[in-house]
Amino acid sequence: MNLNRYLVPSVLMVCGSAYAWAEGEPSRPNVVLVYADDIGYGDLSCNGARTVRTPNVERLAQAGIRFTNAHSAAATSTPSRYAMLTGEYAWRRSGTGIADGDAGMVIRPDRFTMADLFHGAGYVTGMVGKWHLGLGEENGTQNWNEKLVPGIGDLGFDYSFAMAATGDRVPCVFVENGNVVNLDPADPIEVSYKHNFPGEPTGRDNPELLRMRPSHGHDMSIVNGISRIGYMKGGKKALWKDEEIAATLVDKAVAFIEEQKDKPFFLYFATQDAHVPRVPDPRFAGKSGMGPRGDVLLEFDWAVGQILDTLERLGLDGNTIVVVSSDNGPVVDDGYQDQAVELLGDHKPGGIYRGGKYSLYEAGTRVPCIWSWKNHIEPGQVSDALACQIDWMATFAALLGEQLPEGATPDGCDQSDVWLGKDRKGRKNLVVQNGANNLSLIQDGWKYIRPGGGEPYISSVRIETGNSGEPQLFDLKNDPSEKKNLAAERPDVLDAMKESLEEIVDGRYGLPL
Ligand code: NG6
Ligand code: CA
Repeated sequence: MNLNRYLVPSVLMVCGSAYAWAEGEPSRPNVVLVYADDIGYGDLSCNGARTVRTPNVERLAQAGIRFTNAHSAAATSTPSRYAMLTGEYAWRRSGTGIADGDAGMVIRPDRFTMADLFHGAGYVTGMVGKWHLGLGEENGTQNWNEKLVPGIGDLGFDYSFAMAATGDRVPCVFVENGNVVNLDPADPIEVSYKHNFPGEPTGRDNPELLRMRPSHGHDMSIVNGISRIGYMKGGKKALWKDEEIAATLVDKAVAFIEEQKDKPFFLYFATQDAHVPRVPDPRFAGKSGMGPRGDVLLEFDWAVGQILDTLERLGLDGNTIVVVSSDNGPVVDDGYQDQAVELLGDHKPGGIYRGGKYSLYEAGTRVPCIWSWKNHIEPGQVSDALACQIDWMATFAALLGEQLPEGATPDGCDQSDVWLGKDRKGRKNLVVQNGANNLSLIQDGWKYIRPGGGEPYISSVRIETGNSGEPQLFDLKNDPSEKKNLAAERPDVLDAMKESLEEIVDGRYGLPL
């Protein structure tokens, strides 16, 4: 591997020691990373939900370690995924906000990624599911009827079966190794985020054609009776069927595991559940009593069960690290009239935490997180260590005994003791960002939210964002629901937090994390 390819200017991090293998242990565990979309801390029964049961995630939690203070690096998808796959805070890079369906590659091919790490360590690497990090050279210029270059394969993945962006963004097709699946050359695909194509119906002009109506936005091209963000034309045979997305992705993930069972493999399995539009498979429709949002939580749990069953059936469960987490916190109404609000009842998607998706309050990034690894992680543990997905790449590098190229994962650190349950303290600090690109710092049990612009409350999604022109300071240990702003009462803590955050933003922070 030519390491120079990966040189990026950044702070060189020197962190913890490599994992010490017991004698005779296989040194190449498989890794399956199940990454949910918009599933909140309180959405899963392992985290205390009583309104919905998610037994397969519970089974994984019982087999491994469940984190109660683990965070995504951002409160929306693209920056969270960027940070998770590169180990760099997304707010350091422009162009890492929520990507359109015709965005060019957000991670440039010369960037070292988690997939590069596994690939370089001799693993077969696969990505199945929601991508949302752009495809092709630049925004809006893709030809969807040809191989999309650069693509996921240029970031270290040997195999990919992806939704380009989100379920609610066109093009509504799967892209396998850069090519749209089931594309009929006689019916080419056209995509635009600027204008509609003449004669094509939209949700705005033709609501009579819709089976699920938008509540806000989502009123452009209609696919399967659901209007989306963006315009597309053609590709009729290639269009996904929303109720089949979960099963299709599970089939691809299971097939990947079956095909690679004799080699070490890394699978990044990113589900569409529970993002909008929520259209469950008929097996789950109506089963939760909470409408489609609850139903797709059951569907997500089923998907996790399918992965665990496959690993057991193939005898791989003993040598596979399974991780389950989510890209950001929950949202109830994210743009469709799907009864999520009306049927929510007592369910608390964010648990006791304030805010939700798009927010700097805890529910924005404090997400479900479980790690399991037989014989290495003692079963049934619960850890309240401050942890973040941004450390996964450096942690896997340490577990594999792999050297990372200089400049890789500038904000991530080997936290293997945390993820394996031996350290209950975790990171010294963590910076997370919200939908308005404002930042907060979590350190020593305190949360500081830096003043910034943007709405304090997004009424369409009914979420408090944390945006404020005034500094906010919360004592997370004694006030985990962030009810009382202590900025005026504790200027000492406020000043220290401010200084720490600015140091991190400037790249002058001390080590170790
Ligand atoms: C927002 C969409 C929302 C969702 C989000 C991205 C509107 C009105 N809202 O702009 O529905 O798609 O982007 O979600 O269009 S994420 O989980 O992929 O970040
Ligand atoms: Ca998301």
